[in-house]
Amino acid sequence: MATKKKTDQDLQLDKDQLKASIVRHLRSTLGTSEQKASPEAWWKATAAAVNEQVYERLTRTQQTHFKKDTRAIHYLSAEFLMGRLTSNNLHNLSLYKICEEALGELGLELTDLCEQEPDMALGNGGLGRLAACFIDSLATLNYPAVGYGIHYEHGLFRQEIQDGRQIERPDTWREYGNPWEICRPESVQEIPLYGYVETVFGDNGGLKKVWHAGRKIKGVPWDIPVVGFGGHTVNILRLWESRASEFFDWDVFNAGGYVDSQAEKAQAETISKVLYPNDETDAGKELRLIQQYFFCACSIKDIMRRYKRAHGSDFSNFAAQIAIQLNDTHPTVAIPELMRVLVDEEDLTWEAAWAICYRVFSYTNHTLLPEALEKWSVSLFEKVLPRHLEIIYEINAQFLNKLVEPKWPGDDAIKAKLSIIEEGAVRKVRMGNLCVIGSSKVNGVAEIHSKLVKEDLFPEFAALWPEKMCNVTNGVTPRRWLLACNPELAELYNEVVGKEWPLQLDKLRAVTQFADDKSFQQQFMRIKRHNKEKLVKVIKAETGIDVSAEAIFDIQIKRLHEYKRQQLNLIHIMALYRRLLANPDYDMHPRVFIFGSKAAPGYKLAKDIIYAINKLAERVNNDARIQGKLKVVFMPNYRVSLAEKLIPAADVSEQISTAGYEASGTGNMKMALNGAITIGTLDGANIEIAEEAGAENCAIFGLNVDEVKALKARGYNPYDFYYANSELKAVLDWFDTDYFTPGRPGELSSIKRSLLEGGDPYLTLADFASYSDAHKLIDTWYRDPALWAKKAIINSATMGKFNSDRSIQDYVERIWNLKACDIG
Ligand code: F55
Repeated sequence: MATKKKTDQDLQLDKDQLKASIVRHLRSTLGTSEQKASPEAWWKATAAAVNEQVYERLTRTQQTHFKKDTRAIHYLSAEFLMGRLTSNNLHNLSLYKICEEALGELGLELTDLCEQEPDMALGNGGLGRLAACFIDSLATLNYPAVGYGIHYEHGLFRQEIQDGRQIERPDTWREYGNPWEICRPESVQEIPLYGYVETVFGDNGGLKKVWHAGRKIKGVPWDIPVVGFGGHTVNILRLWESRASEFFDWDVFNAGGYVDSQAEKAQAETISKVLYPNDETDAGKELRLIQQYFFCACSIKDIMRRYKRAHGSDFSNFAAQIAIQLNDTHPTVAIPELMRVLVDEEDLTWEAAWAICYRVFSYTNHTLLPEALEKWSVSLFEKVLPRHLEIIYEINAQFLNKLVEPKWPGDDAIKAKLSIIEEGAVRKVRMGNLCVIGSSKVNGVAEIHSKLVKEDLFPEFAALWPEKMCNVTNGVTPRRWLLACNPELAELYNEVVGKEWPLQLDKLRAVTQFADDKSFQQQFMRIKRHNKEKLVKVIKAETGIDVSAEAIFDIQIKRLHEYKRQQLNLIHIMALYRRLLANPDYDMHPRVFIFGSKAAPGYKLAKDIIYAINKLAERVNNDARIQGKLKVVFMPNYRVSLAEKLIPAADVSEQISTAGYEASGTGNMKMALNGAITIGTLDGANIEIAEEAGAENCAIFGLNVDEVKALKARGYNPYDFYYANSELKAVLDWFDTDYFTPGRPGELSSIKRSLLEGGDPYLTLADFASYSDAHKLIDTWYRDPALWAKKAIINSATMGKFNSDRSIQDYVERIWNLKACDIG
């Protein structure tokens, strides 16, 4: 007998049912009792109770998608920076309040239990967090979607600060198990590596390529259910873990090679062992290429298996059913892999396979930094993926002969530039070019960035395919980045504009009508104040530093990179400190500068900047002469769960990259949404934020993109600014003294050197004066509470555009052509 499908209504739990379920799981799943359970056990029991709901809805979603045979998006990303899932899943299932009450009756605080959860830090920064926001929005909007990535055993390193310096420690997010993941042994894949290619006669008499792998690796899928807001759709994030393939082990083992087989096993497991901690540059390491191929090949096999279950070997519907998004170039090898499967394994002709392939793929670019554009040496490619290199050569030959030559006859310079292969002392495969050639759409992540992708990065490709290049401005999920992290502001908005805003963030615009309203301003600022007071406690607990919630909380949280210019913030704080030392009555509202940032372990200057911030903090925070007007805090181990505490407490949002370098930024959106005022350059999404909020509600400073280009073209000389500005000169000269590192002069000199002898590639000195002026403006605004409240309210209320649901809707309309699927 067919069981009747359960509706959302049937599934909804009440408080007593949830409470009973938690207690039942505490006993029967966790094997403990109310009397002796640890907070961790209570957290896991709560997750298990929530999972009863999640799994029902997951099964229902999968059955519906299968029955309706829907077109789906497959989001391939080497990184998913998910953070914690408990509060998010409770909110999205409308169970948060109920759970709070249920646990309350058991004598527990839900917020305390949530603190038990380790962050799922399977990403470096913006790119990985964007992927996490996007899969939330896809599920929320009921789009059939699968996220594919790597099940890293160790995510981004845990940062400790010892004597001011960053120390990297392994992240152990699943040491004691993770209740949100499900292993799926039934969907294990096996993927080849190394070896050689043989040409043989195929069944039809034609030539055929056979790749004889040197090794095989097993890919074990772990599924993380992705619960959409409202709980209708539950999609999956499928992360691949590498294991030694049995096929391989046993041969060696039986030949008496127990030790060798263990070494092979360890090697195979190395592939998904650890996330590379570089957020902009790629080390060009063999293991990294293998990681990329490993997860792409497993994902393509998985996509194939599901397609063939519905359509057999008829590939005429493949491009209509399957869309694959490449999150930056990291999954590019999926393109030649799909070609290999279609041509070598499914026996399609090259032309038929290519016609499918480029229609399936689209590529998102996240950076213009030349050093960040991935290139792999041809010899490495040949060793690890010999068949793929052949396929890449063929794609390249066809592209150059059929498209480039007719458009630019005889122009070898253009051919050299557009070729997938870079000729030189070391021949290289350019993954960016392969992506553009193998995709139907290429998008940047903010208006200005997409314009630069088209005009500066890929101008010839844009001339060849003007329709291919497009923009999708980034967004963030308002469920995590307002509803869950700022419950008091969320409640205020519920009262004022109703409860639809988490789905339709544009609704917040109605709040602008209260921007001048004294009583609303007071409520708004009281919430900000309360969030700041909560952060004061966190700062004290994490760093021992006392700060006052009276002060302006000025926050810069992002990966450490010269182009993001934490050094600009640093030298400005030093300038303020000098002003205060010179004149203790220097007129400024007390300010707390808060940093959160990890440096790539091999990025020496970035680590020196962290050290300098910490040394400055020690000096400033303990200097009685400045009467507490200035405090500097470096929060160790910046991560998603810490961002959720910092962002609601921010008064000022530092978005100060050199114009033209930050593709978009997403922290800028989160902070403005929570009522912070941006001090920022006209870079990335800052431009669109200022458009939405009104330029008068942001402190915009510095050179714009054209001015940066013009200054660089003229020949930028940082010494011009050093000698022209005595304050700037004094601050830079301070780095050579032992003022911040008593007895150890010169410890901070590398920063000064990079800004002078190093040529200051990111124009820090050129923007210093303008940045300092913008800070003075911020100070004046803050001292007028009504003016500040008005600006803060307008910022928060006008961020509707930056809902990741809107980004996803743009992808759907401009790139993916998907239909929402009603789950019933
Ligand atoms: C990670 C690994 C490598 Cl090898 C290269 C880059 C990265 C990475 O994390 N990049 C990244 O985070 N880029 C950022 O993407 C965001 C989302 O689009 C943008 O907002 C941000 O501007 C950009 O820097």
